[in-house]
Amino acid sequence: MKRHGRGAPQGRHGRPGKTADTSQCSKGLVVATHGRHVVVEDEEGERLICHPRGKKSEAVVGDRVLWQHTLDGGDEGVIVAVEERKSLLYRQDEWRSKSFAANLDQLLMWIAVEPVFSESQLTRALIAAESAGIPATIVLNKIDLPGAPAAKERLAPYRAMGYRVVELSLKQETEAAREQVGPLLDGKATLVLGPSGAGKSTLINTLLPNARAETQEISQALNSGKHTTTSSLWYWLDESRTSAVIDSPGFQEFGMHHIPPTELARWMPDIAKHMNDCRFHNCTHRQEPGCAVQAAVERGEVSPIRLSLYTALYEELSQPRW
Ligand SMILES: Nc1nc2c(ncn2[C@@H]2O[C@H](COP(=O)(O)OP(=O)(O)OP(=O)(O)O)[C@@H](O)[C@H]2O)c(=O)[nH]1
Ligand SMILES: [Mg+2]
Ligand SMILES: [Zn+2]
Repeated sequence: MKRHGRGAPQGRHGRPGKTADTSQCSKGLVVATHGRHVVVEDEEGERLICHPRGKKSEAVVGDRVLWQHTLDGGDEGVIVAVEERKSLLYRQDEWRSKSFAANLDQLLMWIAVEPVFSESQLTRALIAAESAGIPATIVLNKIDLPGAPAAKERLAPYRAMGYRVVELSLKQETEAAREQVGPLLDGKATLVLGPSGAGKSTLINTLLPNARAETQEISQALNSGKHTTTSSLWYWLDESRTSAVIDSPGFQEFGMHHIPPTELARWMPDIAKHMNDCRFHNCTHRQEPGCAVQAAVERGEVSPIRLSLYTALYEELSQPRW
């Protein structure tokens, strides 16, 4: 089919532009992003800076791409195409309007006794993972600190709704922590996600002592603001490159606007469990009579905090967007 006006771009002097010739391309994996450019690892494991060729070739960490060397013979490359993604995670924080990771096998929701974790953030991240089809495990770090019993208690509902919850201390029980986390990571690409200061980069250094990921002690010494890690970075755990962990910057907020409010309950396992028993099939579980979710809260089977988080998110996602 012939399309008008959207074919190969014409050069400024009327020369026909090049169409993507992928026969000259190499395969690669995006292991980091820095603003507009990305770092691509080639099939030999070498890393080089690449630039997107156009909007369609904008890539995120975890993307499989086709790239080629820039024509000037330098040591940088151009991304020609991004392969189809098997999953995509959408993230939003106060620094960047959005950032993504692609093709993840699982998420470690990395939270800590201190800074005291926000249940709202945790819930939002779990919803984002559920709706993207990415399994999530919750890890509570710093159980050496006095707030540990209260933090564990706050996670009880998440355990009850089916999430695996791992409790550890990277600092005090380093070897035990390594043994708890290591097997979870085998053969997978795992994104470590959680608030700033929870110990995500400390995990990287615990697993890979040569990684030297920057942690808070160092950034405090340099006085460089609240977030220590400022962009996501992919680390291989084994020489055969089958298991990977991705360190990420501390999140503030999850953008969820791709989720319609009426779908929210589906992605919250404790609420989803009861929603088919509501009197009305289109019950929103807020004030309808005969709501099985409300009844489950009254019986103590669903945490009232979870229902209020649900209600607040429902309102937020129902706001008209410009
Ligand atoms: N008490 C205690 N402190 C820990 C533990 N694990 C990590 N920390 C400390 O927590 C602080 C924050 O650790 P980081 O690894 O920099 O945290 P992060 O999650 O990477 O933070 P961002 O990069 O800002 O997102 C550091 O001072 C660590 O030494 C732990 O198990 N117990
Ligand atoms: Mg960090
Ligand atoms: Zn209901």
